[in-house]
Amino acid sequence: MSNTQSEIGLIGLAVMGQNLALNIADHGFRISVYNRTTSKTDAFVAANPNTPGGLVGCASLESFVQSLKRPRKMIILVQAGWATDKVIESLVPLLDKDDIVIDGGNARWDDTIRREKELRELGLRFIGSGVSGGEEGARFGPSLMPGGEAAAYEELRPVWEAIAAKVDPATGKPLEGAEPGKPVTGGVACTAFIGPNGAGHYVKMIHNGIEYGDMQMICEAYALMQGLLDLSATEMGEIFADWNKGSLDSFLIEITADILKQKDPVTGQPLVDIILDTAGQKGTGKWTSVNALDMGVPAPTISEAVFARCLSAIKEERVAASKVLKGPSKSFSGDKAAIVEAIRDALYCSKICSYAQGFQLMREAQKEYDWKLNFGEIARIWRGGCIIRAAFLQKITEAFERDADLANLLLDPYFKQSVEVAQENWRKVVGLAAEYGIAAPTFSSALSYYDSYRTARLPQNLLQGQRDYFGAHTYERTDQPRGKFYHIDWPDPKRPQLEA
Ligand code: 2AM
Repeated sequence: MSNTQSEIGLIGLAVMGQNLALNIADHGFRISVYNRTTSKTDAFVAANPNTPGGLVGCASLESFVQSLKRPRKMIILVQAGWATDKVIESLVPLLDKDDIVIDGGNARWDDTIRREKELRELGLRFIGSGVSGGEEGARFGPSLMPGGEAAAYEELRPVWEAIAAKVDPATGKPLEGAEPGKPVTGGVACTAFIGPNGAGHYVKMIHNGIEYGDMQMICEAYALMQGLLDLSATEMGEIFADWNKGSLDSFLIEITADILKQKDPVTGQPLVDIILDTAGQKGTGKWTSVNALDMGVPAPTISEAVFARCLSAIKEERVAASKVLKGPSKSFSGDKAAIVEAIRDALYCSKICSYAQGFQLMREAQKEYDWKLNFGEIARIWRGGCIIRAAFLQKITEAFERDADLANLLLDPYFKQSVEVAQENWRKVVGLAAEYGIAAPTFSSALSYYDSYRTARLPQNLLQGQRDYFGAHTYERTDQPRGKFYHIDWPDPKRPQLEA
């Protein structure tokens, strides 16, 4: 009996679930699959009869659980939130001690903390694993961010390391070219144990927050090239393709080049000119920003990226406002090539600040939740498989290898130097954006972050004065030790002052 049992199981056969199951089977693992709607299970198994590991379709949760080797390992890939809880609830009575439930959905990290605790109290084990890379990643190699009990992850590790994206250990570049039934071989897997309970899903959320920032910054570079320099989509496509050969080398820059060069099959115009300018979102960028506010960690650039999507979504209001509100109407006449170069520098510097903010969030969260995160490793597992994969991440890994306790990415010698040489251009671009009335919220917010972070004395002395004036909130003094609080009776201008 046991030799016919499956290594692992998967519940939820939407696209991500199907692709992850096929990826697992391609690596020679026999996998049982279950879906609430059985016809989907049957169709999926029938459509994929010859995978190296083999797919076992199960019509009931009972037969699914019985088909798994012990300790049983089962991945849930249903909608995050309520549906995940429902599936766990139906699974629990069917499981035995030490069985391992793995949530591969986009769960909130605090839900994962709760679920891990609830299952642990029942003698079961729970892994919350971030899975990044979309449908393509799930099929041919995602970046995987597992969190939970370390010993439970050891059981899952062979599967997770097999199916994760692989990078060349020498260059850090993703190894590509996987095909159905023929995964890539060799390379370093883009997965590592992140930490206890919700750590994996937390890191996945930060990944998504950073992704929001990266995407918005690219859009601002595009808006500036279009608005200031009047470049065509095709010309910009060439520029992004060129940028992809240097320090900005990344998946998002690469696809941006392709998108800008794409023609609309209907009109023959650049497709990007036809696509409506209202962005959707699923919530992980918002969670990152809310969490930043909750913990009091400055992550303004990531939050600006979320707000930029919100502003884009109020299209009708903007169209109406565009007829009423005036801005500058001059046109730029200068050295276009120099400005393209300056925009590239602004993008790179802003990106450094946005990543610095993401890592600051993880640093604070590890204190809050008593995790010990390995930041160099986190950057390493983001080098392949996921949406933010980039050559740049290698530099972050190196920065944390130089100093595991680095206070801020900006202080690492490589990043410090990068910003030093590029900041004149960055300031020029933010200045031009203001002068010509082109919104560049993440470029300018990142620059303010940089300038605030490097300022020893900010104007919040005045703010403390205001707080003490109207609310007796007290202030500390520069000439006294920290932690001693003072208050004065501020003169009230509305009351007549007595002559001394
Ligand atoms: P379905 O095919 O039966 O709708 C993504 O929606 C996946 O999650 C689908 O496989 C879907 O199953 C599954 N799903 C959604 N809600 C669920 C629930 N409450 N219980 C089990 N599976 C669910």
